[in-house]
Amino acid sequence: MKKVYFITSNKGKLLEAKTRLSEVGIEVVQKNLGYPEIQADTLEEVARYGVKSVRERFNEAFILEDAGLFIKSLKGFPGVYSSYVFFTVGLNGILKLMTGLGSEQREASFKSVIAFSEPGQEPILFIGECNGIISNEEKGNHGFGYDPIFIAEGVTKTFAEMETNEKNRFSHRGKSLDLLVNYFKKK
Ligand code: ITT
Repeated sequence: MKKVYFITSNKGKLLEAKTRLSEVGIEVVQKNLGYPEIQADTLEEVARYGVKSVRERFNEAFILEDAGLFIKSLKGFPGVYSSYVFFTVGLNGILKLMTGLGSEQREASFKSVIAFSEPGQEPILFIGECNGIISNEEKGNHGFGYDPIFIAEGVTKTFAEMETNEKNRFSHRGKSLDLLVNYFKKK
């Protein structure tokens, strides 16, 4: 594998995938084709449906990803609605919902489901998760989305305070990308 398309509109995701895959000599090319994100209970269902839709229109090897933030004390909210919640109530809305909660009630996890598809083969999913906590305030200006309020287990700074390759060492997407890289290496 020399080149893989990434069907995404999200520049932050793209940079993280480019950074990781360039380490093994694979070029990631953005293709902003768009696909329906169905209302479903899981990221896996959203990713599988997206793959089906893209395959009907695009005949090359590609990845797409559905990701989300799951906050334990909010019963997994925003989860599959992460993108919508980010653009509506935003980071401030999440912090407000969690006012007064102590650190054990601020547990959260990020999850990434990457789907890889190539013509003539069944699509494959690669899943990465990262546990952490929601911080008390926004910090940092790297990354995207909820990065300024998420602190991964084992570190003290937010994802937004990390450079891309450092975030990749801890993040959900870093893990799903590692699995994808291992798959490509074995191929
Ligand atoms: P696509 O075009 O790839 O679908 P998107 O931004 O709509 O881009 P998702 O549907 O997967 O992506 O939405 C996931 C949302 O969850 C995303 O918009 C962020 O708000 C949040 N998110 C996912 N991964 C994140 C990360 O690594 N850091 C911060 N926020 C993240």
